[in-house]
Amino acid sequence: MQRVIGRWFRLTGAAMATLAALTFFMGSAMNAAAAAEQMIGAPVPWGIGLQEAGGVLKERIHEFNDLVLYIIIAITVFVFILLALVVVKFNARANPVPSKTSHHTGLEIAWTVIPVLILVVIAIPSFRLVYYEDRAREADLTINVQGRQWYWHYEYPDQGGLAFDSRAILAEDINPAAGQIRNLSVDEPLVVPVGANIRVITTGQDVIHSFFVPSLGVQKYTIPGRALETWFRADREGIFYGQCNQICGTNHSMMPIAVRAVPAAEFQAWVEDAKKRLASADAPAVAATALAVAEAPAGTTLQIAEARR
Ligand SMILES: [Cu+2]
Repeated sequence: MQRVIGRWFRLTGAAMATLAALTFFMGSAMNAAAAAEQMIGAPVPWGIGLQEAGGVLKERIHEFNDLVLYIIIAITVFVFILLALVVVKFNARANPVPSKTSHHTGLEIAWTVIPVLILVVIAIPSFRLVYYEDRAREADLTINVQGRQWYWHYEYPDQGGLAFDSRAILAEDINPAAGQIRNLSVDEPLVVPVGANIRVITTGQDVIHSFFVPSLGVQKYTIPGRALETWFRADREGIFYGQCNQICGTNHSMMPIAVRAVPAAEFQAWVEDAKKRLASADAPAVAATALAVAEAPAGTTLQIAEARR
């Protein structure tokens, strides 16, 4: 039932979004239809509710969101009924001589115990979800994600240390005909095989950033001098957009994230191509920085990063 209601809400949101898109954005709606089999994980005009799920983490988030939504609706209806009763049955005209009762032991126990039980019902799946998102149990692939002012640096240690930077495409260079989206498209997306469990290790080079891709249900701070772990899995082919969502300075809005999920064979081909194309002059510098950080006393990460520039 709760799933049905949650789905109904999402479908209503999707229907409204589609209607709005058809009405106001005929051109872009037609582009989206052309690439219908590829999922686009991005915000939609007039969208309400959570973004569509591109992977298992987001599906779990939807389920939890639906549960909480169902509870919220029940509580809201209950409180509304109580208020309506008070207004109708106990107003000065209908009830001129009010009761002086001020304590009711049974009622007081009930309004303490029932909310506690509701919180337990929310807490159990909530903690389960937090631990599920925490780390990949069986990772197929590890990717190092580093937040930098103001772009992303990605490394594939399992693919021979392939490393490259990913930068926003400026608004004036955006090509909507090629499916590019202002403030979300990047020059080099993070490419992953569809269906693979991706272990993500995050670090920050300068300040705290945050790796956030809503449609894949992944979000993790990138903190200088600290390595954090999370994971995600794209269960559908497509491109999933996100943004740094930790205010990190002047160009915070200019560090979008694009994750492209492709079949395994296509991923291998991309790795081979990227190794040649992106043979990065930056990679040795990163290794040198890592060495310097390892040898430096704690708390000096920022100065080392500064010195490198
Ligand atoms: Cu940032």
